[in-house]
Amino acid sequence: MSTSMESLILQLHEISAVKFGNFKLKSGISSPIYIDLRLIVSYPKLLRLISDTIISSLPSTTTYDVICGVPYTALPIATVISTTSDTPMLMRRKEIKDYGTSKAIEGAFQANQTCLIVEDLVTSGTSVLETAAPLRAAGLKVTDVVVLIDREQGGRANLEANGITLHSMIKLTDMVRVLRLKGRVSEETEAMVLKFLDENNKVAAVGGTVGKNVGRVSYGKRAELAKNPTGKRLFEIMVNKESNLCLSADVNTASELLALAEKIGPEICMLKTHVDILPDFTPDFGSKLRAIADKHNFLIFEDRKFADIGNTVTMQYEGGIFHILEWADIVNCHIISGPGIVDGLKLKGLPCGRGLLLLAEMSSAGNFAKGDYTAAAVKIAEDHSDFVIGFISVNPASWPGAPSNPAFIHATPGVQLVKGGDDLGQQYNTPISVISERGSDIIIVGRGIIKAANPVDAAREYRLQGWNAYSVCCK
Ligand code: 5BU
Repeated sequence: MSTSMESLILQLHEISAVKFGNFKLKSGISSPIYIDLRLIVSYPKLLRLISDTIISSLPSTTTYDVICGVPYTALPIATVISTTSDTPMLMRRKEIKDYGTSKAIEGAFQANQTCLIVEDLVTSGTSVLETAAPLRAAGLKVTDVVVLIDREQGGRANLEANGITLHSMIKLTDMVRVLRLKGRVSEETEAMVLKFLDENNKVAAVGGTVGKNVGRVSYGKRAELAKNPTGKRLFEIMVNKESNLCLSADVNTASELLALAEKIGPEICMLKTHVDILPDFTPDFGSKLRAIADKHNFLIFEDRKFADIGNTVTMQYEGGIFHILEWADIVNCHIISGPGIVDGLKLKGLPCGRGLLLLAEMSSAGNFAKGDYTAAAVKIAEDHSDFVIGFISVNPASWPGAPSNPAFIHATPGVQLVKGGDDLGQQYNTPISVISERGSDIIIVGRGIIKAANPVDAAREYRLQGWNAYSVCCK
């Protein structure tokens, strides 16, 4: 290691950006080392040194047009790099409050430009991936990230799996070795840190949820456990298409919906409709959508949210103008009216091989689907596992007894590449957090795709994010 790098490590230790002791990390595990690089803003010379060195550690073959720091700690580093090297910078918003008007990426850029991500510290790589996603969805190429410190806990592999090469200036093991050689820490401390890294280097899943969600039962195995034919098919399609993405096709007309289904069909395992919002609905809508679904191999989910007594829902399911039973593989219902609603829907749906999702949770702020209500949904599902294929869930990892029966599938709405919400109560989480941290199986995405500049590219990005998050959990 060069003497300038050694001096940088010593300076970081001097300002207490690196501490030794017993620290509880965000993921819940105890670590003998803690690194807090937020402090560097108080030491301008050091900030400058870091920013200069970090860029010179990149191979000369790495080229880029713009840079983007991962919020928040890396923002000052990216700013200094930008001003000293005269490279334009972009900023990624961490939260979007009003999706209609604010952008996920701030700054001027052109699609197809290459963006280098700058980060202070990489553990599992989650924050980098959550920054790469909206950049990619905006049309930028993201192939490299440069980082001050690599904690060596799985980040490199997780990023590689997502097509991003990690360039680190300092590896945590080297840092500790230098501090020991210079008499700043004891041999015991060094040994403790090395042991900790060795024990934790393979279990850091994307999402930072160490241990808890790795080793999940694969979709393929769960296809064998599902009792309902539609539930089984859904798992099989997911495996075949490497997609756990459901498009919520909330567009203004039936013809727009059919055009969208044709375009996005290859990326999705399921397409969700609200048939009662289509002013140009005609009786052949169902057969037209079915033909597209068969061509691109996805299931149709009518998000009808039945809520009445058993007898009424049999009529609503089969009759009216929409004849939902004829064309929708899957429908969903509230359980507010008790298990009779499931009996009613099952009476019509099961002979046709259809499946049902129970609303166990909802994504909107202040909703009442939680606690005993969610538990009641699980009980009803178990009692009707021939027809119920799973749940609309928001955070199934938090349910008592989680992970739940692997025969049931969890589908989660309220998903965008950036956390936030709309001004009518919708709340968004990212694909990685929904699949890895919250233990769900399917991401349901509406406006994140429909309102994107290029919906096909956005859908692909959501599919890759959702699928990679799943793949890592299955290891
Ligand atoms: P969005 O554009 O990604 O916010 O669309 C979400 C879709 O999922 C929309 O069709 C809602 O009706 C649907 N949804 C939801 O957002 N939250 C819920 O709890 C349930 C359905 Br159930």
